[in-house]
Amino acid sequence: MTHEFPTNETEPRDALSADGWFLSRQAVPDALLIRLRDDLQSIYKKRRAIQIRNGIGEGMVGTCHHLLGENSAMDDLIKLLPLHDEVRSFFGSPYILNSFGGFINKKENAEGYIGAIHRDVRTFSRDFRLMINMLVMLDDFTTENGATYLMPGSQHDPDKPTEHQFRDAAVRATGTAGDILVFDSRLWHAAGSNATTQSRCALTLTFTRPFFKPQLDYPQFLGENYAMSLSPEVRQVLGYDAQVPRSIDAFYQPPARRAYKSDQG
Ligand SMILES: O=C(O)CCC(=O)C(=O)O
Repeated sequence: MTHEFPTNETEPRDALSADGWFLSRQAVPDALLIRLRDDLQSIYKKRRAIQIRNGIGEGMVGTCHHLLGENSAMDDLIKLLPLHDEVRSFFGSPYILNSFGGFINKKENAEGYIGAIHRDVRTFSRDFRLMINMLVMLDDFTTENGATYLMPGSQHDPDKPTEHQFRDAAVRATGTAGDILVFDSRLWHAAGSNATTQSRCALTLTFTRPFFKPQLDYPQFLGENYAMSLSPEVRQVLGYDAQVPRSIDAFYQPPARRAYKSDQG
């Protein structure tokens, strides 16, 4: 049985505690949405070539990772800090980017790992929140084209549900291009399979507390020149204030120049 996606009218904070997600409607400006869609396709080609070259292409069709730093709409999206207040309130403290990926869900890519029941944070931290997901819908999400399955309240369950338990309880995250689905990363979820001839694209971002290691060392990867164009808030969200010092000299610095700033928790 599949349940309709309930329109979530509760406060994001309460919805994240109860069901484990909230949907923010039309959170991405239209002009940016069009560019994000195009740029996902071109960055995907580059990332896919590396997956294949390194022999890990199988099961990853349609997925791509670490989309920043290509001078594209992805960089413009992160600079907007979508739903910054809501994410900050989820942690009750500063947070940083853990990953910025994308998924092109097509009929022919049904076998990927994203379609399996999973949660995105491997350590189950009970009531202590470590990570939050942000799924940016670049196309409308429908039950036919693979709207994400979410199991309500399952962020509180330490164990993976059976296929039967999951499919019985799950709702489908239907929505419109430009909506952003935010969910607790402990929530058990799965991409749906796409039965249509059109692709269903999404950006998949995760954020954590600053002391949690990101999937890629973004400050190192993007570099100091990149940071010069950023506001202090975006710089902080990209992890520039939560770096591990790389030398004794870098360790012994006045507060303003420390690699790991004292306000990062
Ligand atoms: O694309 C989807 O529907 C789900 C994405 C997902 O599973 C994830 O970001 O972990």
